[in-house]
Amino acid sequence: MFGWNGTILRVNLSKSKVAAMRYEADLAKNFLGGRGFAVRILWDELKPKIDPLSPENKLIFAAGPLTGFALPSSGKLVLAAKSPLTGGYGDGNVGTHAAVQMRKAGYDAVIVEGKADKPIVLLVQDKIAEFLDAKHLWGLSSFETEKKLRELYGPIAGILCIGQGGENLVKFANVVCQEGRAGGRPGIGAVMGSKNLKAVVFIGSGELSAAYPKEMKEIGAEGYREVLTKPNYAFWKRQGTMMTIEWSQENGVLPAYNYRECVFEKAEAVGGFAMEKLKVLNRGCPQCNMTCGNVIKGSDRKASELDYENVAMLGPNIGLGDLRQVAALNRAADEFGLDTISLGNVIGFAMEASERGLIQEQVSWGRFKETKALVEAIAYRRGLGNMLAEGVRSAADKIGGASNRWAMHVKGLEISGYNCHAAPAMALAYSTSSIGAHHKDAWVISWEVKTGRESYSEEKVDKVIEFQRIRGGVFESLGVCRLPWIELGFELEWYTKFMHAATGMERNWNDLNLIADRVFNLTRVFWVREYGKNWSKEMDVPPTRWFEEPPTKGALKGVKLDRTKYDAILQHYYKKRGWDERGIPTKTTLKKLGLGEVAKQLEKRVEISE
Ligand code: PTT
Ligand code: SF4
Repeated sequence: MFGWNGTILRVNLSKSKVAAMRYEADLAKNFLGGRGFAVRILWDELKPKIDPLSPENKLIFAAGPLTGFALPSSGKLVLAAKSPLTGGYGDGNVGTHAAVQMRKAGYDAVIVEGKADKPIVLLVQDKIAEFLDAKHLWGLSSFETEKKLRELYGPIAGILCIGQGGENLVKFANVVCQEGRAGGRPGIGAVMGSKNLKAVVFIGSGELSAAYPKEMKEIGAEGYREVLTKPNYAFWKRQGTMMTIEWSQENGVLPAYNYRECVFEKAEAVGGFAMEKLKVLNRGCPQCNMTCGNVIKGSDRKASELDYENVAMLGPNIGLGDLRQVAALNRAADEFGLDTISLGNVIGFAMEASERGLIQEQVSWGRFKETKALVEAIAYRRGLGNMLAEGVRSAADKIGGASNRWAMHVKGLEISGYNCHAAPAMALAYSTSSIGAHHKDAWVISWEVKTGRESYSEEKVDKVIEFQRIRGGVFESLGVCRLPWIELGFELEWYTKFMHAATGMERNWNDLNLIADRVFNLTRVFWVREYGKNWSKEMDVPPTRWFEEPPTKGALKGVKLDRTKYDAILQHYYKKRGWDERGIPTKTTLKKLGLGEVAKQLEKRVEISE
């Protein structure tokens, strides 16, 4: 095989054993890598209904066939497991040296199973793996941990670690690297913590082997040059994803005050231009010439890397309009290893609950000091923090008072930074995403704003599916960043050329979309297998707030989603996907995708249609 190494490393922490396994070429052909590998492995190897924080869960690091080659933005890694936050399939994507080093060490994926009997660091250096004592690192922040490991292993080592959030099993703890890149929203950091795995270090000295090395070199270099010619390049370098704050405000999709409002009175103060004035550094993922990480100094004087989601959720959504203070909260989230989206979401929920008198604690909109203390309380699971550490779905169940109507999640994953009172396609995208409410699979909002927000047309359903294929299926499985395509218009044809040079395979976008559908359907049946008889179409419905409580300000004042029309597009969506009216893939659909065996297994847990 070219492009792929053909080897997966299996690490058993309970037995302190490792084994390098060659895998069948069919896995690569049918699932590509990244998310495709992760969901296939989790489906095959996890017993249904296991406790996600038990040794029975498995943690997967998976790269794709393009990861690590010298081509644009190819330093991405999928981190996956059964999610402790949602109980379903969970993954995240992070740009990291670990992606490149893991591939150069000879592995396309690593499966971590069992649980170490004390805190450890897993060191994988080419063919050798070691379990190192991490007693001195347990209790340290992600930044301190990485610093200590970097002193030992140098600047190029690929290091992934957890902070105190992951150690304390906060259900939305994520995995951090390179002082400001983080991934694994649905609690992948907590899964790492449950295994006593403080960090993983990858060091690889091998070369990736391409089917056509000369073509790879030429086309990779050409790709990098092409990125530089794109008209949006200069502005992208200036603002990166932060430009979206102004856009969201202008178009009434910014989450403000726990998604009650679609505009924020201090949006300008936390927007892309405000950020530019404070910027001290541009950082980015390995292999990338678009470096979009914007670093400013927070009110705590510490460096903090800002992205749209971080700022939208820790700023407007909690009523905070001071960018340096937002940056300080973001930095704290990175140090503790807490997902900023879920964090801003649970804090906004607590502020609203406090305002409504549903909790005793006083937490008020826009109060920096109180909020900073609450972030710490969440990381260490103290008081109110302990309840919020379980995620917003669980917190709403606990406090009652109809708060589940404004607990902003789908399937237990907190909604990311787009308010959908007037965006039915984006609401559908959130509701049918493979991990819960994340924009990763189908960010249709920008298209929807341009093409008309009121309609609930079939065209919108088609767009959601098209994006779920390209973004959630192909990019997540190839192991590259999707932003060159989305933000600069770097054409999709480049990726079929890269695939050819790397693997020798001729694949057009129809072929890739078929793989994407296979991957997407497998993530769906993973969820259905876990929820069994509790699964229903209500799992694919966004929060009641969007249907019943319109914003009170701005151009979208009074606008809300229509439940009857939403149900109709959801049924169109199911039909186009080849799923039944409950949102479960039919046997015919699964067979068409080469998942006949999967259908048979699923049938043991839930009735499925022909
Ligand atoms: C992603 C989610 C996002 S999506 C953001 S900002 W974004 C938040 N970033 C966090 C952070 O930072 N610190 C923290 N403690 N928690 C955070 N949670 C949030 O996590 C990220 C970029 C971005 S910035 C985006 S959109 C794109 N995402 C990609 C993706 O998913 N796949 C892919 N093939 N390419 C992508 N390119 C872009 O990567 P999750 P990163 Mg992230 C500080 O993790 O779980 O996927 O959730 O990885 O290296 O930081 O790059 O406006
Ligand atoms: Fe990373 Fe940004 Fe480059 Fe994507 S564009 S690889 S997120 S630095």
